[in-house]
Amino acid sequence: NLRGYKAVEKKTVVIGGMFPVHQRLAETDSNTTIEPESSDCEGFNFRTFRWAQTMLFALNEINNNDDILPNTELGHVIYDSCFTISKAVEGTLTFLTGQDEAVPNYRCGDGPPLSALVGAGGSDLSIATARILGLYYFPQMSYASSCSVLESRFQYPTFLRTIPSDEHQSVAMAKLVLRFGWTWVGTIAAEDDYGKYGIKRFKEVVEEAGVCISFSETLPKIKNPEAIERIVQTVLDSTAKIIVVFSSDVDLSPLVGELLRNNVTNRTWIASEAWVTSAAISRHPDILPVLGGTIGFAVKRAEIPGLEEHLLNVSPYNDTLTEEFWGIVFNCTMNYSQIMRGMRRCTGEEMLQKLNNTFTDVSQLRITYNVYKAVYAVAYALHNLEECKDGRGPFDNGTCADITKFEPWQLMYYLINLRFTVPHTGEEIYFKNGDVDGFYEILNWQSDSEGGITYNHIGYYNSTAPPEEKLIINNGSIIWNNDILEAPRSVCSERCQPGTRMGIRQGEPVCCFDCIPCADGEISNTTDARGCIQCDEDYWSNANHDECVPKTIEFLDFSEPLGITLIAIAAVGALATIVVAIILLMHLNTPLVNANDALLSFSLLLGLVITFLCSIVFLGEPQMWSCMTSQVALAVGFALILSSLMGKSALLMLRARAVKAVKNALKAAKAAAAASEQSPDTAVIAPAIPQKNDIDPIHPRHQRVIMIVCTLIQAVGCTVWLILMPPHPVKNTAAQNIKIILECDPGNIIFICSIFAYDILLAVLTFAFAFVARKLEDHFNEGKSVTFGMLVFFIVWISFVPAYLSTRGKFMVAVQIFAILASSFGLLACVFIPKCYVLLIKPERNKEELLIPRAKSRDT
Ligand code: TCR
Repeated sequence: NLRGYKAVEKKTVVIGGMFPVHQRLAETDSNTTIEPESSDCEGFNFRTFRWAQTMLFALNEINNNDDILPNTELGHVIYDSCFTISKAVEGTLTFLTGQDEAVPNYRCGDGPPLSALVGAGGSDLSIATARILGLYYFPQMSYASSCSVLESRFQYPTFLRTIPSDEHQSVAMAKLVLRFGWTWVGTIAAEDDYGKYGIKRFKEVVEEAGVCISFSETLPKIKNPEAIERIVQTVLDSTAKIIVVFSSDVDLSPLVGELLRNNVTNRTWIASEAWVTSAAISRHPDILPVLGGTIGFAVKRAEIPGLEEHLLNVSPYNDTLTEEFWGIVFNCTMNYSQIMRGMRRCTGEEMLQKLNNTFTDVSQLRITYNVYKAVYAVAYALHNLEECKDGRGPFDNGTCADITKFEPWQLMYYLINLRFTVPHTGEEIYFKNGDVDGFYEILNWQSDSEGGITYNHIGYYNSTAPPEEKLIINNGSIIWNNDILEAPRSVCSERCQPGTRMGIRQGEPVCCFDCIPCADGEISNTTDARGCIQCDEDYWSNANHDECVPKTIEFLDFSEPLGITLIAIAAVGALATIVVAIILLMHLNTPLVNANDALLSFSLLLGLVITFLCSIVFLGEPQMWSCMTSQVALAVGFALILSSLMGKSALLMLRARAVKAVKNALKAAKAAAAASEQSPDTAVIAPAIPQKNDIDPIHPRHQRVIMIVCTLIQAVGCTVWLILMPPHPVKNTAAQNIKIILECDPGNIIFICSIFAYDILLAVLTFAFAFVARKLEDHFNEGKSVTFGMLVFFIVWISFVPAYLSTRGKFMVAVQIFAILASSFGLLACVFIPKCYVLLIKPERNKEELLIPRAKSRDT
C-alpha cells in the first residue's frame, strides 16, 4: 500500500485509491495447520498501474494549484484490489480503520480525515466495497465500475462514478446490431457483474427487436483451458458472424490466445468498453485476421498534459509497487535475496523512455481520464466544503462542515451537488443520481502500416440525443474483416421473399426458419411474411405468388375460331335442312313424299332447324335468356324430331306387320292352289287378297296426334321447369382455380334430367318401332333409314357422355354443341338423303309402288 501524506503545516485530507494493479491472487496451499495469511497478488498490469499513477499525478497537480484547496494538502492511500473481491474488501476495511489489520472499527486511529475512496476497478469489486462504504455513508468515486446495478442509490447510497452506466453501452450495442440488420449473434460475457449484467441488458433489447442469440458463453474467471476450448468450438460451429463480447481484457485474453491458435477468422467482434482499446488484446501478434474489423465502444478520450512526463519519471524507489514495476519492466530486481539467487540488480538508472510500454502509452487515455476526473471531483467537493462560509452553509442552521474534521455524509452532500470543469479538457462534470451521461466513441480496429492495430473513430453514441440521432456511424470509414470488405450478414436464415412464408423449425430460435412457397391461390407480398394470404374469390395467385390477379373469365365466345366454326356448322345444318324442306315442297304430290305423312316430314325438318339453331344460343356469355332458351329449345327440338320420327315409324311398323300378314296369306293361297292342282278333287278355298287399306292400318291423323301430343308433353314439362326453377347463368369459380367459368346452372338437376330422359324415351321408342319396320320392302326404305339415323343418334349421345365429363370449362359447351350438331346431321342425312336422292336423281323411281308383289293368279 502506498501511503503518502506528509506532515506539513497545511491541513491534510486523505483520499483513498483502489486499483486492480495485479490481475489475480497468487495460489496458496490450503494448509490449515499454519495460520493463514492474506494471499499475495500476481500478474502485474501496466494499464491499471498507469491509472494509479494518474491519481498521484492528479493529486500532485491539485496540491500545486493554489486555485483548488489553497489551504489544504491532499494525501493519499492506495490499495491494490488485485481484481479480486476479497482484496478489495480487505483494502476498504484497512482504509476505514487506518490499521493494517482489517478489523471493522471505523476511524479508530487518528490522523488526517479520510475524504473518499477512488476505486475500486471492476464492478464486482466496487459492489463489494460500496456496500461497506455505504454503511458509513462514506463516498466512493469510481472510474471504471460501469455495471448497471450500481445505479441503485437505495443499495449503494454513496456510490458515484465518472464512467457511464453500462445500461447505455448495452443499448448502444443493441442499436449497432440492429442498425446493420444482424439477427443472428453470439454473445460472450465475463463471469462477473460487468459481463453478466451488460450482456443481459443487450440481449433484452435485441431480442425484443426480433434478433436471435445463437450462443451465449461465459468466460471463466479462473484459468480453465477446457472451458476456453469449448467456447472456441462453439464460435466455430455457429453460423453467427457477429459476436458480442462483454468482458474485461484480462478475462478475454486467454480466449483470444485460443482463437489465434484455431485461426478463427471471418467473424466480426463487437467489443465492450473494457477491451476495445486494450493493448493486452490488440498487441497480440497476428491479431489482424482474427480480430481486425472489430467494432467497439470506448469512453471519452482526453489528452492530459504533463501526464506522460510524470509517468516517465516514476522512480523505482517510490514504493513497493514502483519497485515491482521496475523489476518487471527491466527484468531486474532490488530484492537482496533475489540478487543472491542470481537475478540482475536494478541500477535505478534504467531509462523508461526507451521502452514502448503500455504504462507510458498516453494515446488512449480513457479510463485514465476517468481516474483523473474522479480525483478532481473529490478535490472540488472538498474545495467547496472548505470554501463554505459559516451562516450560509448547507447544513443545520446554515452551518458548515470543518475541513479538518468533517463527516463523510457532509462531503457526500458536496459531491452530489458538484459541478465543475475538468482542467485542460474543459469538460463539464456533474452527477445525475451519481451517474454521468452515456457518451461513447465507436472505434473500428484497422490495420496500421506495420501490421498492427489502430483504433479508428467511426462514430459515436450519445444517450442524451433524440432517439434518431443517438447512434451516429460513418459507414464509409469502417473496414470490415472479410473478403468482400462489406458489412457482413449474420442471419440464421435468409429472408423469405414475397411469394413464400416463414415456416418455423421445431425447436430452433425464431430467426431460423424455412421459406415455404405459398400454395396456389395464396400469396404473400412482403418479405418475411408470417403467413400467406388467401386471394379473394374472383382472384387467383400469379406465378410468383406475390400478387392476386383477377381470374380469367371463360366462356365460349362467338368470335373465337371454335365459336365461328360451330356457328358455321350449325348454319350449314340449318340451311341444309331448309333446302331439304324446299325439295320436299317442290315434290309435294309425288308418291315418295306422300308415302309417309308429309306433314311429319316437315315437322321433323322444323325440329332439326330448331336444334341446329339452338346450338348457337349455347355460345356467347351466358345470360338469363340464353340459359333458358338453349336448354329448352334443345329439349323441345329433340322432342319434336323424335315424336315426328316416332309417328312415322309407328306407321311403318304397323305397315310392316300388315305386309307380313298379307304375305303369309298369299303364301297360304299359293300352297292351297298347288295342292288343288295335285288333287283337283279337293276343294280349295282361296284366301282373300288384302287391299291397300288393309296395309295402312292407321290414318295420318293418328300419326300427327302422336307427334303433337308427345311434343306438347315436353313443352309443358319445360314450361313448368322454366317457371319453377329456371336455369340461370352462374360464375363457376370452383371447377378451375385460375378461371371463372361462366356457365348455365340448370336450376334443378331433377328437372333437366327428366326432360332429357323423356327425350331418350322417345328416342328408344322410335328406334324400336323403326327397327321392327326395317325390313319393310318399299323401295323408299324409310324403315331402314330411320333405324340407321337413330343408331347414329344413339352413338353420338352415348359417346357424348364420357367426352363431356372429361372436359373442363368452355370446351364442355363445345362438346355439347358438337353432339347436338352431330346427332342432328346424322338424322338429317340418314332420313333425308335417300329421299332427296330419289327425288332429284332417280325421279323414275318415284312412283306409286305396290308394297306387295302382285299375286300371280293362274288366270294371268
Ligand atoms: N467497467 C468494468 C471494468 C473495466 C475495465 C476497463 C477493466 C471497465 N473498463 C478497462 C480493465 C480495463 C469498465 C466493470 O467491471 O465495470
